[in-house]
Amino acid sequence: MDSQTIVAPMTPAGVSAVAALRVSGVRVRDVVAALFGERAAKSLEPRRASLGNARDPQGGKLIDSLLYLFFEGPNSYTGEDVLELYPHGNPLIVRELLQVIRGLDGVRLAEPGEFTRRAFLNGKMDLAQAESVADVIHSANRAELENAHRLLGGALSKKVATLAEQVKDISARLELDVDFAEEEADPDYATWGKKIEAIRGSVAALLESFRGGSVRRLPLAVLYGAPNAGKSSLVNALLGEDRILVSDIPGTTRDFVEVRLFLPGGEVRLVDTAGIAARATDRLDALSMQKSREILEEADMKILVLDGAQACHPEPTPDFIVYSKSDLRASCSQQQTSLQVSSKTGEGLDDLRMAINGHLFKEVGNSEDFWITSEREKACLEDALAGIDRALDLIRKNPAVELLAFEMQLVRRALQSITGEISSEDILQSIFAGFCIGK
Ligand SMILES: Nc1nc2c(ncn2[C@@H]2O[C@H](COP(=O)(O)OP(=O)(O)OP(=O)(O)O)[C@@H](O)[C@H]2O)c(=O)[nH]1
Ligand SMILES: [Mg+2]
Repeated sequence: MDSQTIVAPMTPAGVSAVAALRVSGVRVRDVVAALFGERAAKSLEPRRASLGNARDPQGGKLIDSLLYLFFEGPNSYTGEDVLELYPHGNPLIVRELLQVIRGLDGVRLAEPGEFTRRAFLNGKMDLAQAESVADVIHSANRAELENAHRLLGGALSKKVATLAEQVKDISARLELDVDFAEEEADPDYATWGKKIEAIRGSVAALLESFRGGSVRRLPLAVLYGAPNAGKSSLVNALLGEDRILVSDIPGTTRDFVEVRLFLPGGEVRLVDTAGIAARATDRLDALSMQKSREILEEADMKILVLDGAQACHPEPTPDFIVYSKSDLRASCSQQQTSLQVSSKTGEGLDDLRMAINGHLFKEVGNSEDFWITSEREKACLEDALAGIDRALDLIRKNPAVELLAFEMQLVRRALQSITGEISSEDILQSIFAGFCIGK
């Protein structure tokens, strides 16, 4: 175990009301003494916030007046003594605090994910839970966040532990048969085959649930249509601000413009494109239209904006149609995949928001459901599945019990490595290197 005490900011660099730093390790009390004085260190009470003047131990200059909080190991995030500091959110203050703290004996800057790594090494959480901490931080929508919380709560860990236990039972029985091979009649391969098949089903279902790359990627909705259809006006209306230039001159928007929209299901990228006309008027026009078509290829939702007066329906096929400028005409019938909207009066805007939300965000499943997001966990499950298939193959061929027992042991190890009961320095390195500093 690393005996060094570590320190890092928990909040991003930049100006904010409050910033936060975290210190973990055996020197936490010394850090308090250095910043706030011996008396403060002596009267330190776990889980009790104190207000103090943090001073540079060399020269006594005031760094900031701030709140700090102490957690006594093992009752802390990392399992070690932990100090959290909440100075004013000025990068200058954060830098000075960091400089003083890391300058103390036995203290160094934390590596990315090192607090969570220590939490894992000290048994505060298993590896599957530790990985889900990154998901909780980076979830891009409500569904991903709920899934991440289920993983952090141990949903996968519990499932995997149950499966590993079942494999262990089979292994134990097999080994018993190995020992008593001479006395026993033929082992009951058919029963084992059924049990192993059932485990195979569960492992395959977990593998099937894998959704990689969804974390962090915001879904993309693209507005397109003929010039002057009212696309840019619609983006402004959805945002509630005059963000994009609008005019009655066709071809006002040249480049596509991306904005962020917050919907109940999460954040989305909304893109306004240059109008697509039947024919380009010049080279610049052709280039603009080309750009519109390119971004449309990436879209998760293609929203065609049609001004009733215009007949032109540009390619590609839309997922949804918006009839714009509804204030200018009598309402007509609407279908499930279309809406009448006015950027001027606001008619239909809320319905459009909900339509985008419904298209881009899946309903959150019931509380038992979860999916796995880690490539590493997926690889472990693939190893387990391969072992199970070899075992089933052996059973079909009426095998030596020893071989079967050996395969089941491999399966168990593959399952155990998901929660980190079996892990290596390399594995930990690759997991935590992807974390934020301070987490
Ligand atoms: N009455 C009314 N006019 C609208 C509405 N939406 C847009 N307009 C007008 O339609 C014209 C074109 O609007 P834009 O939003 O620039 O249209 P666009 O589709 O972005 O056009 P391009 O960028 O040229 O492709 C402007 O004069 C807007 O004021 C609306 O809901 N009602
Ligand atoms: Mg425009």
